[in-house]
Amino acid sequence: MKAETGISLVDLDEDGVDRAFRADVLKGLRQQQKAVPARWFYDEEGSRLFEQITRVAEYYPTRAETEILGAQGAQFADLIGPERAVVEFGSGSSVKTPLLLEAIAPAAYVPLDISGDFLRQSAAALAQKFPHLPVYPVEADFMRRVSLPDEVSALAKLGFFPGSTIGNMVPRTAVDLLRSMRATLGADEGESPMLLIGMDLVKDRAVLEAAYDDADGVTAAFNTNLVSRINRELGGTIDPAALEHSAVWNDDLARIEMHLRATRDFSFEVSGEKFSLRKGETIHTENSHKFTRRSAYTLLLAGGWTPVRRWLDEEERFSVILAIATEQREAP
Ligand code: AVJ
Repeated sequence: MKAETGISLVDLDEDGVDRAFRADVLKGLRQQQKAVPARWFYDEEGSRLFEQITRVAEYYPTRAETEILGAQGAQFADLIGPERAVVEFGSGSSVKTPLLLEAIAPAAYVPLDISGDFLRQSAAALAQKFPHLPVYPVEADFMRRVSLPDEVSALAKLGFFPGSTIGNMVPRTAVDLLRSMRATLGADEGESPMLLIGMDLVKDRAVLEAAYDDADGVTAAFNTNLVSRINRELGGTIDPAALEHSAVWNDDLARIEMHLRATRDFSFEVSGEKFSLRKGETIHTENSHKFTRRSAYTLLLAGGWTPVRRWLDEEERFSVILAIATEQREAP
């Protein structure tokens, strides 16, 4: 495994405050509908709470996707073939990634993540499990085109994007990401890249709302942890007790929305700037889009990927889709 020594992508000011975090929070709180991007959930405590979410009874996506990855290995091997470089968008999960790598016998593994710490941890764990597989972690923001290590330039690529993380993005951002992935994986050079992507399915409202509002309150704690992070890192004075967790299915936009709702009128400061919420007003903290077969395919096609095959878990709650970079052509 090659140790990456590049400087951190996190840009801190003279007080050690993450500039991008502060800018996103202040901009989001100044809006009529207050909102904070979901990517800021994942500090150390947030990552730990998300791990815990994946184990609560109501949160089915992780179990359903893991079931698919475990069951369909032979078909993955068939359709993808060996000797590709697997490029994972995100640090990789200790359970899902090995299932894929075992199934297809790749020539290299390249995890991409903006957090060098998560990246090095998970890359090291993986290198232990697969001692003969070259691992080349890259610290990068994969929302943009990323240059891959020279060591994998001659290999065909398979992008891997599990978890239905694509569902956190509104469609235009999701399309931008799919197009960036195409560029990162070298869609216009050599053998066409493929993409294996997890996309959660539209289903009964009650099942979806329970998955994002579990009885043990783990998801509520995950949502509220954002407030603790703002208070700690940005000198916030938000009273966490004045906000309650809410998870609601938006049927027009086919997404679960998570909000923090004010239980009374109150004012607070963040980085010295004053804000207020009236009772019932919310801070919108996350979208989790759900897909049908057609909506998933339309999104992939809009991003330059042609669906090849789709798999579901036994209970048909979650989909994993294999796609191939669409060839550029002029006529229909
Ligand atoms: C990690 C983005 C896939 O949207 O289901 C879980 C995050 N939020 N419970 C999701 C999440 C609340 C999760 N993703």
